[in-house]
Amino acid sequence: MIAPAMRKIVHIDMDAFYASVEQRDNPALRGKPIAVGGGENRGVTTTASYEARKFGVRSAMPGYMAKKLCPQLIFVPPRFKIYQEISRQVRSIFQEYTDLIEPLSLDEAFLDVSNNKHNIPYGMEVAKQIMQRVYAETQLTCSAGVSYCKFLAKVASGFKKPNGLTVIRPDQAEAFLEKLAIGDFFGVGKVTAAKMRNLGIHTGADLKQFSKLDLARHFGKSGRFYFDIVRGKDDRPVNASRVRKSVGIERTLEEDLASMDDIEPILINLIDKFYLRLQKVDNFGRTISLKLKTSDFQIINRSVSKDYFIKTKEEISRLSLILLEENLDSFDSIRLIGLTASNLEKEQEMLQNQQLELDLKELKNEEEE
Ligand code: TTP
Ligand code: MG
Repeated sequence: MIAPAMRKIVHIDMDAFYASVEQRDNPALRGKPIAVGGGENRGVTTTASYEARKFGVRSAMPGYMAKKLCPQLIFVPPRFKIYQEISRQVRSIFQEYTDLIEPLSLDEAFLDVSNNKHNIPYGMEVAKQIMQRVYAETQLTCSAGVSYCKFLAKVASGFKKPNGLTVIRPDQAEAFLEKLAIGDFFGVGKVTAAKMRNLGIHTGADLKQFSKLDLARHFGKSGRFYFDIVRGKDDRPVNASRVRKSVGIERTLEEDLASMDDIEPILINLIDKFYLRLQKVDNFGRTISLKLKTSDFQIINRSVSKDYFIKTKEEISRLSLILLEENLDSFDSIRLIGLTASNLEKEQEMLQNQQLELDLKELKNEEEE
C-alpha cells in the first residue's frame, strides 16, 4: 500500500487585527497603546495593540479594567465594515494559492496547500509568499503556521507572533507537543485546561501519560481527541464548505397518504417544526422547497423563491401549502414529506459574520447595561 502523501496545511492569523487596522488608518495611533472596543466606561475591549498588551490589556476585558492597567490607553471604536472588507481582500490572496480555505473568523483561516495552484513544493514557501502579499496589499502583518495537520499549523501560527512564520515538521512534532503548555493546545478550552492542571497535566508530556481510557473517563468524547492530538495525530480535513447551504426537515409517514385532507395536517405539523428549526439556527432562506417521496420512491422537489428572505411562519405555511396543492396530481400517494429553506441569509458571509455578530452583540449588551 502506498502511504498517502503528507498534507501541507497553513494557518494564517492576522496580528492584533482590529487594532492594527486602526493604527494603519490613523497615524496618530501608531506606536501607542490602543484598545478597540466600547470605551473606558462601557464596553469591552475586542482587541488591543501590542503596545497595550505589554500592560496586560487583553481581548474581552472591560474598558475600565484596561484603563486601570494602562492609564494612557486610547480607546478606538470598531469599524466592522472595514475589517470585513480586509478579510475579503486577504481571502482573495489565499484563493490565488488554493480553494481549500476554511475561515475560522474574520482574521484567521486554514489553507490546504498540498496541491496549490502554483505547484510550490513547500508549505513554508507558500506561507512566506502569502505573508508578503498580505503585507503588500493591506499594509498589515499576519503570522503563519505550517505543518502536516490543522492542529499543529494552528499552534504554530501563534508561536512567533507578530509577523512570524513557524514550521513544524513531522519529526519535530513530538518534541514540540511535549513541551507545549496545556493552555496553548488548540481545542482545549479554559475550563478543560483548568481541569487538566488539577489532574497534574501542565504540558503535552504530562498529557501523554494518560491512557485513552482515562482521558475518555475524565473528558468524555473529547478525551480521545486529546489523546490523539498530543501524539500529533489529526486527520481533520480543511473544510472549505462548512457554510450551511440549506436548512431542512423531513418525515417518513406511518402510512402512505394520497389526499390533501390527509396530507395537510401532517404538513402543517411539519411547518411548525421547520419554523422552529429556522428560528433556532436564525437563518432564513429566499427559497422554500417541498420534497415528496412517492410510494414508488420517486422524488418530487418543488420550490418557490422570493427576492427577500421568507421569515414569517404565515408565509412559509402559505407557500408550502400552495406547493403541495399544485402537485397533488403528480403522485398517487406519498410516503415521505419534507421542507427545505435555501438561498440562506447567512450562506455567503456566515463565517465572516459570526465574528461580527459576536462583536456587535457584545457592544449592544454593553450599551444596554
Ligand atoms: P485574535 O486573532 O484572537 O486576536 P488578534 O488578531 O487581535 O491578535 P493576535 O495577534 O493575538 O492574533 O482575534 C481576531 C480579532 O477578533 C481581534 O482583532 C478582535 C476580534 N476579537 C473579539 O472581538 N473578541 C475577542 O474576544 C477576541 C479574542 C477577538
Ligand atoms: Mg489574530
